Amino acid sequence: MELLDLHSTVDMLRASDRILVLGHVQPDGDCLGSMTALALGMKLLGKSVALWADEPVPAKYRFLAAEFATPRPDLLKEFDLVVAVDTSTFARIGADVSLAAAGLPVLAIDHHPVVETRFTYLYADDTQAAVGCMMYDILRELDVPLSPAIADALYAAILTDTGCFTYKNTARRSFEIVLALIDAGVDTADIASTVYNSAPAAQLRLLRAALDTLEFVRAGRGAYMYLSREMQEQEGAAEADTENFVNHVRAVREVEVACMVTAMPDNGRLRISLRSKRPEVDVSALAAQFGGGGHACASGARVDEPLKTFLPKFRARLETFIDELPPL
Ligand SMILES: [Mn+2]
Repeated sequence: MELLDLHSTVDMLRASDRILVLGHVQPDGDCLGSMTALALGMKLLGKSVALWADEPVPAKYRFLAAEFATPRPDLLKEFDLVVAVDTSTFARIGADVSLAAAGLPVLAIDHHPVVETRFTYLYADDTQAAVGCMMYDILRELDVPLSPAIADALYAAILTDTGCFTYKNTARRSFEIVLALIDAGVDTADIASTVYNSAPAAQLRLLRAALDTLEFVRAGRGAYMYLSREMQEQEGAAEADTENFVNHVRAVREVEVACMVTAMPDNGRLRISLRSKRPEVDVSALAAQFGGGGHACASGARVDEPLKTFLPKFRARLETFIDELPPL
């Protein structure tokens, strides 16, 4: 794997004519917004671009001005570069295609701590609040004009990955970029409302069901809740976005480690979402115990195990993790 910087990344994009853009499983606002901005930018440069996502785009992100197609491995030979956005973990690439077998170079653009070396090229910067910020720099460097659609996509990326500018990753630079995006025509209230005020009613019923399972451990320093497949079926909440439920747990004053275990409606695999309030409580270390990873304050893992047998094990690991935390 070759490590790239901004300039070598830009050179590579400039030299490629047929680009396939991929994201990660359970794509979030940063992933989809960054994919969209890159694709629109490359199109403005006259390149042919495809966006593949192997799961439906959540309703709240459907305002993004890009078309996400279902992966077609038989079409891989039509591309000369694959760009994977918002993950440095090969297994999290959001399209189930045999990229390595196709012999295509894969360039990852990411702001997570690097955990593996299976990509052909990696442009990583874990000081960046969002890949959206990196994409902004890339597009500027390529002299791509900030069209309103590109600006909207970048704003959605930065808004969501900074938790509406409340997370520790929010920096002076985040606001500088946002100012440029507003100058390019972003309606911040409109995008915030689309992303945060457009949930289906079933999502709130599902949150109620999840909150019913809330358990505190170690004097409330840790807390977790879960969602089973049955609960999701009962509420008819197929369209519900449960990604941010864990933030309700983190919002409790005493809680230092907030957790949510969700059985995926389609295959029953467990998604573990972990959050903390300060980088000293590095939940990526807890995620690593389950084969996952991420940022110090926001991490996750996937586990192939029944919810019933997993929960007691998870609780024990969480308790030990809290017992071993450095004092405040
Ligand atoms: Mn991100």
